[in-house]
Amino acid sequence: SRTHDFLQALPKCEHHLHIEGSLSPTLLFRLAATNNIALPSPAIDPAFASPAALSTRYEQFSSLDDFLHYYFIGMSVLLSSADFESLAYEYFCRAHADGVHHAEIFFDPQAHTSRGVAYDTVVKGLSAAQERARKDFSISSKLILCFLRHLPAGDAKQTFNAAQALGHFSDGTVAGIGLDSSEVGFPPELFREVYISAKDGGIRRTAHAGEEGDASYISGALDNCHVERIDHGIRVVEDDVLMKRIARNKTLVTMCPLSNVRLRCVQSVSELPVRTFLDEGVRFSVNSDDPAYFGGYILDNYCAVQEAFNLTFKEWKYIADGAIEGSWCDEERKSALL
Ligand code: ES4
Ligand code: ZN
Repeated sequence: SRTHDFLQALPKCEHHLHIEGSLSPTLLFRLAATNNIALPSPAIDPAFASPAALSTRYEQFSSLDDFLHYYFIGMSVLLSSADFESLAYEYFCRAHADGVHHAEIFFDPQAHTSRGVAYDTVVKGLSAAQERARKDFSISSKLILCFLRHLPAGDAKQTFNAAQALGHFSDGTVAGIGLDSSEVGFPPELFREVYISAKDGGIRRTAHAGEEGDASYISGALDNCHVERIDHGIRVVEDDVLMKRIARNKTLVTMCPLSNVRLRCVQSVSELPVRTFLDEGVRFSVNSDDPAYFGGYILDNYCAVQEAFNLTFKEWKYIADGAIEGSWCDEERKSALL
């Protein structure tokens, strides 16, 4: 349709994409076989009977934690730099087809180092894919190192120090830090120290907040961790003063519509605060989060928002411009994207 074509052609930026969440059930089973990784026995969890069975299970997540259980098992098949490179390059191919010009990609180093895969192995593979995406598709991209919030803050600090020791923040290999995994019970203030170190080092900062957690997780991330962006952030509508502050400061909120439906944060896309954000001047982008788990890549998410809200071309242009303005690329690249 005309609108689908318009949304496809609209130059898009993706800011909320976990690269480990782009691992499809097919690739998961193939890598498990090649790398000799034992998946859970289908006798214990029938979801692991086949890629098709796993896909079906992904349609029935009951919560963020139910999803994370599968997410961490899934990524256990990734071992070599080549595995990470092919995973990320496959994402870039799909992103290019969907009209993405700039991507800022989360990765979870602790989920790999904890099972014996070196931080540098992960980053080498991802960086190689970024370089190929730049050459083949003119896609610019950044890496955002995420800390797992269900693990102690000391582990996050160690991970931060390892990346810094390699010079990855100063040489641009990693653009910034994020915070993900189970939200409720793991408030952002636990990670205040590592975020202050990042701020002092001129390193960009974001955090998942207000996905399952209430609005206090969002104010906690702003006040204690000095984040420049809020990932998900849909529960900001529960605190009008906070919402007006986020609008005034042009803090980018990275919304993930299909993720929010699949993880039962909302019952349908129409419940998301898209209209409220447009009316209140909250800048936000539309993203896929974990596309292989949530039934859609970025264009599917744009189309789902269009189905639910029937936005005008002008409103879409406003959203896309906000996404460019909230990106962590230099001003020269921003001008080229606008
Ligand atoms: C995630 Cl949807 C979501 N929320 C929190 N942490 C995550 N890691 C990967 N996807
Ligand atoms: Zn996420």
